[in-house]
Amino acid sequence: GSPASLSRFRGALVAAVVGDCVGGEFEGAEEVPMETVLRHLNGLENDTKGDATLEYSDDTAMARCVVQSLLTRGGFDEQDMAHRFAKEYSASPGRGYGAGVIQVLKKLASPHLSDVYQPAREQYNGRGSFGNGGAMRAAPFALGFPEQANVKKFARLGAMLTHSCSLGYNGALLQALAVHLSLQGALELPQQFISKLITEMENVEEDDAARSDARFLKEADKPFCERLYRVKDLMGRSTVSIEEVISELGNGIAALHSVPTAIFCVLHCLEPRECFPESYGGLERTIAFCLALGGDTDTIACMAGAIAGAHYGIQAIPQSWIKCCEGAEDADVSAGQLHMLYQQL
Ligand code: 8NA
Ligand code: MG
Ligand code: MG
Repeated sequence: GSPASLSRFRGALVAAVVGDCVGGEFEGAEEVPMETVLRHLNGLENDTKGDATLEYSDDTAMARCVVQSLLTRGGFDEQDMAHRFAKEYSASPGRGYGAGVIQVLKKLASPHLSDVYQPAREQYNGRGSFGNGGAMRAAPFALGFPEQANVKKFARLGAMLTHSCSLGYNGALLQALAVHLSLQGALELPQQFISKLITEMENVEEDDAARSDARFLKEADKPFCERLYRVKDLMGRSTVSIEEVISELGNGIAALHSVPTAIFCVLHCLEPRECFPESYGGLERTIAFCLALGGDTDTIACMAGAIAGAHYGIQAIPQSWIKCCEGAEDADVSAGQLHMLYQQL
């Protein structure tokens, strides 16, 4: 499709929900045999009920708040977004939220709160969360703002409502940037795509807070750049095992151990691979590969889904998968509304 087409917008939001819903099955599992993954996905195709039986988790619950806030306010409004996160959590607390973020969401519900960024800053002795909870809901920022500078700015601020550690909010910025570039068609040239992400993150991680957080956590000087260089190395190899992806990039709940992983999954699955059925297109390969990693599968598949969906468009997502996932139809409607907002800005 053409850059920023409606099909790409729908693909991004719907595949994110599908990744979350179908990925939930393997969340927290150790490395899953591809056979088991393919059986699970096959089961969706043969499911004739098709009545949204796979529930979405915190990833989609919070992304829906981001979408509704951007649409209602016609842009970023931190008070409104924080309020929606808190309300959503209190209405459905059982969606699988991270253990720490729950405290933030409870504090955000207070009507006396003057600074909505304060509860996030109080996490982990004032160091803030580095979890992937900011990144898992970052895709809508790429659909809400045409300008790259705004995508970066607002994805970061949106994440800071719960994640004040730079490794948390920079993961969100990177995820939103990957979706933004993919919407423009940048995955047609995978080498340039990864180089652009590295160049952008080199600047982002130049910052003092990023340097001090990385030092405190005993990470490389520019942790996301370092991981993206690993992605670039792995991309150049003809075969990459699941074990290598896990050991080089990670499959965990930290943004650093999941956002570069999601980006790699998309890049690795651009071409057909032996381990997948021949009938699979790129979107199906991407989701299947994410699930086979085990670990934080719902979130990695959700993030990779958004990037891949923005590349392949809505037609690439099997109807049978969409029908099984709670919230997928809503995401499709929201994508259309965001597309209109994007064109007005
Ligand atoms: P979060 O902010 O609570 O962070 C998640 C976890 O990361 C925390 O519970 C801590 O264990 C750890 N953590 C984060 N920052 C620090 C820090 N500065 N120092 C020490 N430990 C820290 O929640 P979130 O919104 O970032 O959520 C992250 C993931 O957890 C999401 O993928 C979500 O789906 C959820 N989750 C994951 C699993 C799983 O098995 N992978 C299970 C349930 C929930
Ligand atoms: Mg989740
Ligand atoms: Mg998760």
